Amino acid sequence: MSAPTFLEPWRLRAAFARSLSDMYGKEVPAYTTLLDVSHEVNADFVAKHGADAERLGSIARVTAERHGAIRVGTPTEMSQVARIFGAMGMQPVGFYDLRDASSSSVPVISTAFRPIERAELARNPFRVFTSMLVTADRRFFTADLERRLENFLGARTLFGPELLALADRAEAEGGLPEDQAAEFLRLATEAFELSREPVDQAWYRELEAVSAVAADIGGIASTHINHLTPRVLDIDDLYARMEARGITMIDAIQGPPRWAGPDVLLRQTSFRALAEPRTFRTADGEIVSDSLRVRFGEVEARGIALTREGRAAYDAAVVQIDEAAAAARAEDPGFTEAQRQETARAVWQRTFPTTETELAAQGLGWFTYEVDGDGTGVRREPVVYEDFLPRSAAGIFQSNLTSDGAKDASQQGTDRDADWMSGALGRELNDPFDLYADQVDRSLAAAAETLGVDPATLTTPNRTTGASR
Ligand code: OOG
Ligand code: NI
Repeated sequence: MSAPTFLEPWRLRAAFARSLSDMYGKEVPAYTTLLDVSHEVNADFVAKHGADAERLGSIARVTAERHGAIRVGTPTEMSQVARIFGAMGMQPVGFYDLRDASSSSVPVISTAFRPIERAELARNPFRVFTSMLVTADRRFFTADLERRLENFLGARTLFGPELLALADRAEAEGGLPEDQAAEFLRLATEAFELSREPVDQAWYRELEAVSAVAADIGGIASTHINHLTPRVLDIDDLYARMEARGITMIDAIQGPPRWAGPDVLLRQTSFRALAEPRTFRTADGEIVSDSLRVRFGEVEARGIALTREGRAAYDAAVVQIDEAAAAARAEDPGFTEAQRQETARAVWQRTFPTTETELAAQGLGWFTYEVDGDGTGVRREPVVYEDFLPRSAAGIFQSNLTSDGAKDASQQGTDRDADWMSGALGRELNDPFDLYADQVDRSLAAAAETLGVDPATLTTPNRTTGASR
């Protein structure tokens, strides 16, 4: 088959995900190990579980699936990122405020760029968690530091005019001809490479004392892909295999505990940030070699998307687990991560039902309804969670920081919300719950039309098959 001569957004997205993965594998060799182990885990899982293994996405989708993370400094940079991902059919979804979600100094707010249509997700679900600094937040930055930070950020160019022009053209025209697509992909990949320029040592260290994340974003004149995350079907298996290969993982798997019931939302873990050689320019102009720990390898397992009610139950469970773990730790300082997981499982058992049928019946999880093979009834299918968790994101940031930084809790935080983010992006910010609800409604409408019934009759549990799940 010859290569297509015009690349639609999804082809640009798939090609960009591959190109970024190739680049990151060259820059961070441990990422290649992570990919190898992920492939082993997924192959073994499919061999063991057959068709059931593909319940939350085809193995082709899961194998190609990645999310990246990037960090920028200003609303202008954020709006440029939106244009570049817009060209790839990726829209901003959700608002995450990590400033309060972390006890360390993480002065950022975030969104995720991802495809929003079901068919687009199936073609390639590439998503990028994108964070931006809140330089006006006095808990982190004094007025003087804010001013100098803004000057530094205002003087740099992360994305050149040629890249942005190609992005705008792709978005306006629904893709790019082959040669322009190749140039767009080259420039976009290059924009996320680690810079080899010497780092201004005094400036970087000054920011680092406030927040390692602020130094990573505002201490250097370029940005970089911070991690690129493959998806696995069994994250506990992956964790054990990575440790067996001698790669040190962070202490915990973030998110829901492992348990016998349906997997929901997102579970994530990572290997620790690696020391990468970098050059610094000292105050007297000397160039010295040192290293920075900024990039790491994350991996994730995805479960069923939760409704607002399900999510509220999840958030309440997280608080209960924290409180129970804190109480246990106060009594026994040797309380281990394994014991914390036990505590989490106990809370989980009180919170969530053990079957998909009950998850659907209690209105906690999202499910679509497809007309069955014989055309007489509907089959209930789980909707996979396509987004992120603020608490896990903060945990991933935090576990990879070299220092906690400094946060002045006596100062008032700066208000930032979804509307503010939408203004910074210069586009609509999608609400993840609305997107899931839409997907479910459309499946019901389509099935109801085929069967000639009222959509409301289709969600009653006893009309669905696969009831034993
Ligand atoms: C982003 C951390 C959040 C996730 O998967 O939750 C994230 C970052 O480190 O920049 O990627
Ligand atoms: Ni991540």
